[in-house]
Amino acid sequence: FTKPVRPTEVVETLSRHFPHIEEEPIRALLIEDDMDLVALYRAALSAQGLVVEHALAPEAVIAAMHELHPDIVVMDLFLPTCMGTELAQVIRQHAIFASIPILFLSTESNIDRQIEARRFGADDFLTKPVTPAQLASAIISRAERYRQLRRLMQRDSLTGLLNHGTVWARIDAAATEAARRDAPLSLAVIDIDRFKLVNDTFGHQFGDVVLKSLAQMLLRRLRRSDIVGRVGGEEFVVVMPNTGVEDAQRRVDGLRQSFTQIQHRFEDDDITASFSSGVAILRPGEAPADLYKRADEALYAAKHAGRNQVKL
Ligand code: GH3
Ligand code: MG
Ligand code: MG
Ligand code: MG
Ligand code: MG
Repeated sequence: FTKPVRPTEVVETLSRHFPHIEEEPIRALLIEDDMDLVALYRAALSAQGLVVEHALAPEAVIAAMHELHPDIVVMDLFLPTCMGTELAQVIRQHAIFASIPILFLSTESNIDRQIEARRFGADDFLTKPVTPAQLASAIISRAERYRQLRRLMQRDSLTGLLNHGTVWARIDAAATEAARRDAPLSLAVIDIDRFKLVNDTFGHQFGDVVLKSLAQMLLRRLRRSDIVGRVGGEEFVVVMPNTGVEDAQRRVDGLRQSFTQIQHRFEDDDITASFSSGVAILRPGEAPADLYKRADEALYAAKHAGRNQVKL
């Protein structure tokens, strides 16, 4: 690090190097129309080290969900344009937010509404007035439990990268978001070269070491907004929002070079490995599966052309 270092920079870097430990601050999205309460809660929660964003209009809420990736949503039951429960249903229609905890704030007089709202997937209620301390402890316990579950469900246990199902849900969400914002979205498929030979020569355990060091390198080198997962045995996918296809190819080629420079220790020898990659950019109206297919075809061309290269 070059000082001065922002605390968030340290946390982000640590969590990249140690993806099994999630030390990032809890992120909460607050949906509330009483701006005095918003200011009160925001100040109190920030003081506890939480990251708090506020949104109110349904479109702004969905955009904030994609940008913040909150660990919990705290929502007023009565909003100016709709019921909080209606908005909760909209949020849950997105696969990646399907199980996020939603904590409702409502007044004592809404008890009947609370009962009704539970049927619509509301997780929890706090009855107003809610003190900032009550709110903070309710948020922290629920968000931490959600994070633990999410990690178990979403990560591949060998590498700590996102697993197949999660990557696909994220790609779908990223593609929708890219189309909405008319922003470029590039996808790379990465496949280790002659990995069967690596396993056959040095053993499966050594193969696992190679997989883990590739995963660590990807986590270290990619951006926070990138999506990186292990989609098959020795196949990885990297999705780069706001990245044009040439830019994406350059970045993946940088990763490729770094990977070839890693010395994997086997007994008294240092072994190197390489990967090939295919990159493609999302076309207007294209389904993510077709984007993936085109990147996979480019990967095939990279293999065919001699491996250890990145093709468009
Ligand atoms: P190519 O350059 O064409 O990709 O050749 P390859 O040998 O990498 O391709 P192939 O698909 O034939 O072999 C992939 C190998 O990856 C086969 C399998 O033994 C190995 N593999 C898959 N998952 C794992 C894993 O979790 N750990 C280890 N060590 N090996 C794995
Ligand atoms: Mg209200
Ligand atoms: Mg293969
Ligand atoms: Mg391979
Ligand atoms: Mg393969």
